[in-house]
Amino acid sequence: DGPYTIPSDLTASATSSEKAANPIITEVFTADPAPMVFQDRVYLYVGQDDGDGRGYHMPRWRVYSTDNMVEWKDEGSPLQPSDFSWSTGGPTSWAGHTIEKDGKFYWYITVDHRDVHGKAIGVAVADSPTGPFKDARGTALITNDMTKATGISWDDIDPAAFIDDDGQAWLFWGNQKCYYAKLKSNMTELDGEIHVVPDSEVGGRFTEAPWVHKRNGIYYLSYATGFPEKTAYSVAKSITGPWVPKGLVAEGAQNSNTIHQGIITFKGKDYFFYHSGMLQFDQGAGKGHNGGGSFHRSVCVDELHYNADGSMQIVTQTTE
Ligand code: FUB
Repeated sequence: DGPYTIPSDLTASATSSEKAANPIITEVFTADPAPMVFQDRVYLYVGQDDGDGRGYHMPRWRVYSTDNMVEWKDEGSPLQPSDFSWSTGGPTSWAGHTIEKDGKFYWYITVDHRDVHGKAIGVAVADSPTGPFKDARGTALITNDMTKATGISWDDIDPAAFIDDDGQAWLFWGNQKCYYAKLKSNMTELDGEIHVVPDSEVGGRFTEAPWVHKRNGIYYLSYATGFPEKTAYSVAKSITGPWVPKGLVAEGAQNSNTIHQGIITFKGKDYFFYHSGMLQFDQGAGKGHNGGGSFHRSVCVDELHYNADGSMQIVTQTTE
């Protein structure tokens, strides 16, 4: 592990746009980027796509970091499904999101539950953004029997945490329905009821991957819409809505049915992380299917631009 250098032919263009060429990770297939800014660094939490390329088989989560958006340091794999004793431990490290509170780092993740049919959300905790992480509860935070707005067993996925200016933490998640709930100040328990964002407030077609951020007093809820997915967003004056759909912020990602975005501001610029299927990568003999695609994804980042009225422009997905 350690910083790796972007080849010199790519460094020139990367420096001019103040970010690395896409995809930004090229040694392994990575998906579901969740960037977090902490003390002048960006920490990037991802799942690793692996296996035979015929499903979302993801054996572990990985962390990368940077202080310049060009050189990404591989921080290793400090968390995997088997770290949650109540999960199947299988290759199900679906999307997660890490957030800092009072010097501790809470990594909300998705796995398959061992006893309750379906996907479940857990939370790991660490004293450093790169771990070591350990299961913060010893039990799932959210299981499929707690949410009944859909008839599917995979609606408890894609957790996204948000701490408001008043210190109140919230968790958003979901597939087909966008769920949300308050978190207690310990960040490891829900506080009160689970709510559902009305379909009409998420453009009528919420697929998955909610992400909440706040800018100039406006709350933004971005999410994957349709399938193959694009990224849409809604805005509100309150974290509890009502949310007003504003259309797309990203068209579909190249060569991937999913796109899964994460949005941050870092050193005065706004960035849109997502994954595409455009990395061609040879996993080696006997390691299964090679080449990029919907089950062999790769994390990308591009600049995000806002209009004067606070609306977000459609992101230009670059390959340089
Ligand atoms: O990576 C597995 C699943 O695919 C994620 O949970 C979804 O957001 C989609 O990217």
